[in-house]
Amino acid sequence: MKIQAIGKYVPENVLTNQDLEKIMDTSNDWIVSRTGIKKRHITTDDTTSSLAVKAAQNILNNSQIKATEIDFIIVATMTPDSHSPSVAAIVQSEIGANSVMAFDVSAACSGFVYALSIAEKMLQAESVEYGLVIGAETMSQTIDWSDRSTAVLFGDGAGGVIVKSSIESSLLAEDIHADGKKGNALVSGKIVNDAKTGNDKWRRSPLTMDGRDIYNFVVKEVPNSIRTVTKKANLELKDIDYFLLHQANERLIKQVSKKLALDSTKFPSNIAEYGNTSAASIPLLLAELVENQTIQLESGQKLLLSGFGGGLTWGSLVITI
Ligand code: 4VN
Repeated sequence: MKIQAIGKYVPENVLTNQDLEKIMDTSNDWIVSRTGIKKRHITTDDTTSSLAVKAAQNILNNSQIKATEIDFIIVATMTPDSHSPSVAAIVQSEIGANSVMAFDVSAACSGFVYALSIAEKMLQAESVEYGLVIGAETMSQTIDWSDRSTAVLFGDGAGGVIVKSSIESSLLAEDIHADGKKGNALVSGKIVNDAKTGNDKWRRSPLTMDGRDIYNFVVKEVPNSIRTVTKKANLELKDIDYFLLHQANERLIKQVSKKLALDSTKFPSNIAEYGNTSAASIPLLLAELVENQTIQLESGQKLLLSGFGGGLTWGSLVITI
């Protein structure tokens, strides 16, 4: 597997911390000091599939590849438009790809890491040359806007890559996990039977999160995962050019860098602009770092991607780019 092209799309509409101060009991100072978030992009008319389609078109524009050359499409999302059709199937139709394999991956904030890992395995099949891998979310559709502990954290967006089969894989190592026993720490879209209330029988619940629980879990597990995957790649931490962590909380990212005794400049962040976009956060960050030339395709730079969140799931990849 080789990463051939990168792209993104975020909705234009911005919701600032000052905007939130007007609709809930919160403050810009609290949000910035606890999370690093200053604003988030929130869709007005877009859904997860339309964000994913626009990101796909941007990725294709950044490549020399035509939609008809793509051999599979994977979309990582925890906020699909529907369970059927999948977001990936909608993307397949909208970008004019052939009738190739298309499916969604449900691994919350780890989704993009899971999807890239799956893509690498699929590219080992002889008849497969190009794959489109996207992380796309409209977290705004699952947020409980009366819950100030979660409403301030999330945003919408999509990003992704085209991957190409190659004899020398740029995926050097992976370390991917789930611990379903801790699943209740982050729940979204749970099917609830409301028959007793006389309302419509079935509804899906908004996002609820035990923030402390997840935060502590991440501080414990993610440094281990980063060490493990680096070792599996026969590298040392100092050999990694950039650590692209899921953008869940800037303070948390600083804490992870500190635990690893690494300079925080090796942990780029764009959470100030987008908030937590779940499965879209790592590809959005990657796309921006390529846009501003911090990361250059074909440079041989070594990147460590690490996703973590609902499931609970977590996973790290070491790639060369
Ligand atoms: C991973 C993490 C989080 C997350 C958890 C807690 C949290 C983000 C709680 C304490 C609060 C500031 C905000 Cl670590 C979320 C996901 C889901 O993508 C994954 N923020 N906070 C404070 O300081 O009181």
